[in-house]
Amino acid sequence: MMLAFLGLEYKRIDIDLRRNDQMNPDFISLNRLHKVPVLVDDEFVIRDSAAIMIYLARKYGKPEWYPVSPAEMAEIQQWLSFSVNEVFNGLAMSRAIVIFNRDFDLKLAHALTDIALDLLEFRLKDHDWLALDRFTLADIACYPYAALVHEGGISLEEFSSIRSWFKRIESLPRYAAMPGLPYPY
Ligand SMILES: N[C@@H](CCC(=O)N[C@@H](CS)C(=O)NCC(=O)O)C(=O)O
Repeated sequence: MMLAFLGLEYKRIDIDLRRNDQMNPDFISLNRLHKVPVLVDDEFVIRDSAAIMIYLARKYGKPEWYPVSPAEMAEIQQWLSFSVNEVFNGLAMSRAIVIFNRDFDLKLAHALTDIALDLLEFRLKDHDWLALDRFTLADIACYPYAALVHEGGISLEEFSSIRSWFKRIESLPRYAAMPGLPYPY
């Protein structure tokens, strides 16, 4: 999604987690933690979606999506941390348990989902974007797992501000759909 937003040409190599492709030695040589995504840019190899997005934004023409002023960077960073804590362990895990049969505590995933949705709705009730009142990496980091949450059987019926935020993101130039996205209203 980030590569598409930047209008960059890239080659995508799918790693099928259901077949454990991430355990192949070729993939392990790129990321010993055997997790997607991994970016290879010439000789440079980097794992972790937040690190990849920061690299791409700052290298390929969107430094304002991750600015370096201390307060602005910190404001975005708090959402990147939220995306790997409450969003990943709540929204993403609630879905992974259902569709990938992941062995994870569903009660804990649902409790974290409630916390994540509450914060997103609270912020988006009177702001268009998660950080800085403009589109930044904070939005790209949180959007996909939030907009896929219905696949884990969670309804966003009550969360109209979150659903409006999805629409704003999905209307941006070069927005790229992924399997399950855009959000089915
Ligand atoms: N915070 C990391 C999470 C990476 C992650 O956990 N990826 C999962 C899929 S969403 C994965 O590849 N799991 C395979 C495995 O752990 O073997 C990121 O955003 O890059």
